[in-house]
Amino acid sequence: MQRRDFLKLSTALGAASALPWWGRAFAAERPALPIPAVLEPDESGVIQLIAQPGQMHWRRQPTHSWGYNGNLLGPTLRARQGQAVRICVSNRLAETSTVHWHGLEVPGTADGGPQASIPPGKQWRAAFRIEQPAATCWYHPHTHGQTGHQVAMGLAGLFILDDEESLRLPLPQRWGLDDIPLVLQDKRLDGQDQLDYQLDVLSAAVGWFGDLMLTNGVEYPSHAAPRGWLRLRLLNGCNARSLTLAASDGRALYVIGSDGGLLAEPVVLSELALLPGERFEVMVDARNGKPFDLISLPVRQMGMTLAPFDAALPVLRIQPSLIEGKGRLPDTLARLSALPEWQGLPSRTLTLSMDPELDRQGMQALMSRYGHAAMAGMSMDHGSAEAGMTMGAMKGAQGDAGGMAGMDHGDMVMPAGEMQHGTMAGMQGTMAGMQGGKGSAKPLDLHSGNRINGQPFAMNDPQFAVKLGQTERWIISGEGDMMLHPFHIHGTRFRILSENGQPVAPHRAGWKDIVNVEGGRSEVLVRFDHPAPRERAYMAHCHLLEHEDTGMMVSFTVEA
Ligand SMILES: [Cu+2]
Repeated sequence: MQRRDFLKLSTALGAASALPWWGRAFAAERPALPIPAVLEPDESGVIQLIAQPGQMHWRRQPTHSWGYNGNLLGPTLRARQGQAVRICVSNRLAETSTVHWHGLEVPGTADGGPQASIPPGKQWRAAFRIEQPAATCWYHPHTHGQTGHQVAMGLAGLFILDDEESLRLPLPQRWGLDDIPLVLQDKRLDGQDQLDYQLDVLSAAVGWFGDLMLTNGVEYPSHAAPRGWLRLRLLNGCNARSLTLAASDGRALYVIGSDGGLLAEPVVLSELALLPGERFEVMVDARNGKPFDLISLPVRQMGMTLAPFDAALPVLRIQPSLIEGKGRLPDTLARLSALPEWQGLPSRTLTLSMDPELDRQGMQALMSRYGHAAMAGMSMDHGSAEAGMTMGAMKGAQGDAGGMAGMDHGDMVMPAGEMQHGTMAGMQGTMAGMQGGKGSAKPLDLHSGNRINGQPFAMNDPQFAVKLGQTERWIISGEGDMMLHPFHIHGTRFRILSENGQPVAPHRAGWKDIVNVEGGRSEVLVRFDHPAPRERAYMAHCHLLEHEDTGMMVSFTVEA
């Protein structure tokens, strides 16, 4: 062995032993991180997207999945500021779908909301010009009542925007090498290894969640990266799960961009929370050549606390190679305009709420299926003050336990890791019978169980009209319930004034299209520069997809 090779090898071994336990166990056998290809327009200048069925191999048996132009997820679309984009979406699925360009400032007619349905076998053409600056956006279905299912099946992709200034920055720009797209999603499979999706009282209340964590469609992949600065383009593509990411060795995360574009300057964090639908661009320093993991920290969100998310969970191994890195972290990134004087601006209040009966039944179902471990500190035990204070409906659940009365809570608690899907299926059957029985105080219409300003979503009934080009202050209130509501507004990028009554964190103070609403009032400054007519109104909704699908969405027009 040459001395040089020996040095390389011993360095590699030294680094390997510094890995956490999972790294030592799996370092050699992790699959490579799949990189979604950038899809170029065809010879006529049109980007061709095809929603189609596919197949994945996550467990023993093949899993039926959906993807754009492939088995799962979709290619990356990429366009520059000033560019005219034409996209043709073909639907080869057996059900109607739509495609929404999440984060793009395009007219309502091109936005791909729930009205822009594409029946099976049909096509939809969208044409628009990119006017906004560089950002990491995405695309996904927006079929009302079906969005959660269609995203769970695999339909989602990145839509990256560039501008002259962003391309001039010394940031890493080698796609899939040091400019790394990361779509993070959790999924749940049934006993036949098929996607186990239901829109039921449980998912309508807390969202659909799973126990299989995927990064670009693969469980804990590994990426051979240059030894240098790395740019991670993170998308939380989960239906309902909020993620908090960190580096396994505690190295810094330098946030350089949020949903709607680059920040003014990097913000250094040790951990970064991403709500469903949110994107952040993060730089990490891999110049020391040591491998590390991107990990998901244990979560506290209702329903999301079950294994494997109850502990640090690796989502990506970064294995620096001997290739020298290019690019670096600049001190300044983009010009971020100062907030306008907003005291006198028109304001609107959107109040998010859940039918107390849905809340009650959802909590019962969560407790019954998964036990205390899923309750995120909430408890249905008698005498729990916490439950009464935080979940209005929990009081009701305790007061008239009805169908729960005969159940021994002690028996329902089981380590999540030991749960078998077969057992769960049986329990679900039992619960379904109970929910239809004496437990219900009044009939619950699941599909209108979530509301904005007291109304469930009505497709053909825009709730208000915004004046084109007028900056408004929107107050989005989740007061009265403790659920997480990542609130998204179409057709715009906004600036957050406050989140849940707190000053906005520096890395969330740039351009955003999702704001956190969790038990408090959040305020954003919003402006629409494109029209949205009545028949193609914009949407504003909770991006916890099962809340959206069961009514927590409002439509509005933008008019000159
Ligand atoms: Cu919500």
